Amino acid sequence: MSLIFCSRTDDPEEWRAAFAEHMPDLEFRVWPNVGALEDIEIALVWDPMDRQLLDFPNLKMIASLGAGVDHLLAGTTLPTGVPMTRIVDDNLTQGMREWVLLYALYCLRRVPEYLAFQQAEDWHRLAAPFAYERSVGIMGLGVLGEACAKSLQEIGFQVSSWSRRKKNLPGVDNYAGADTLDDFLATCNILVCLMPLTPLTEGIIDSRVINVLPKGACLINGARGGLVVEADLIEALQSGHLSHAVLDVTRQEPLPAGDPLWRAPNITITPHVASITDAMSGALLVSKNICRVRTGEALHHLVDPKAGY
Ligand code: NDP
Ligand code: OXD
Repeated sequence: MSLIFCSRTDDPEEWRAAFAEHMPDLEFRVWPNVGALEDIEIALVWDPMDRQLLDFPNLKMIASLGAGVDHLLAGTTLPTGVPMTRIVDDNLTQGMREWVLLYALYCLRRVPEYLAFQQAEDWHRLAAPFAYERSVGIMGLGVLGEACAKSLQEIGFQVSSWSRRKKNLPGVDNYAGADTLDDFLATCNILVCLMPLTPLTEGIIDSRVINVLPKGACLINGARGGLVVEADLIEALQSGHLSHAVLDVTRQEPLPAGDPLWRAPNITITPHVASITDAMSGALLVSKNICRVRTGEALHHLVDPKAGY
């Protein structure tokens, strides 16, 4: 059985070594050195594949190298009947919990203002609330959202969430469905986005939604840049309606020099590093699914291409 690996952002040699450990009989090929097309049964991909996946007559599984699949679905013609899986991995979840907790506390404890005071050599104290006096709202209570909700609760925040279907997570006030969005937003001092980019969520964070948030709220986006209308975000930061925004993701990545986001007031940008798929644990997860392909069992972590996640 052969696997084709296609990513410009992930190191193929790291993944080759990880598969050599977890599944030594798997032949690991790296795009564009595809070899005989009929050998390929697994595609492990991050880059959109246009129509190339149609060339593999024996393809049995398309595995995304990440948790999100929006870019793959948008740029790839999928062969009929071939399932797509995504990464659901404890290390990926841990990375996101750390990033979200870090920036929720960074906003709560007014770190951006202290950094500015330091630049001005200004020893200056600010009042800051306790976590239990602030509410964090998580948009998208999936694998990552749920783990982050628990960590935020542990440190004391009041936590609410918004998802498509109703959830029952102890202590988390869950809102579900479009009709409840405004009620949810009105509770959020800090809004954390952890929902996939789909046709329904594209541009969901626009000026209307931002204006329903309480004045002085913070936005933390660890999901996808396409969720946010960036011009509306900049306007809300300039007007002070939002006191801070933390973005790990932007519509265009890498964010080009000169993009107005770089110079927006009260913004913190990290370069899509909130959580990165770890090759060793990711390859173990994909190997387990390859075993399922071999035995004909149902695959884990399937994507629903119609829903877009
Ligand atoms: P999941 O699929 O487990 O969870 C997605 C959540 O979003 C679900 O709760 C889902 O609702 C909700 N959702 C989807 N569509 C809608 C909608 N239209 N309205 C309301 N809620 C909606 O995804 P993960 O938690 O694993 O990952 C979330 C995203 O994080 C990924 O799609 C990816 O884009 C991003 N990501 C970013 C990383 C980074 O480094 N910056 C790293 C990893 C992931 P329901 O539960 O009802 O289905
Ligand atoms: C992912 C990502 O989706 O890294 O896993 O963004």
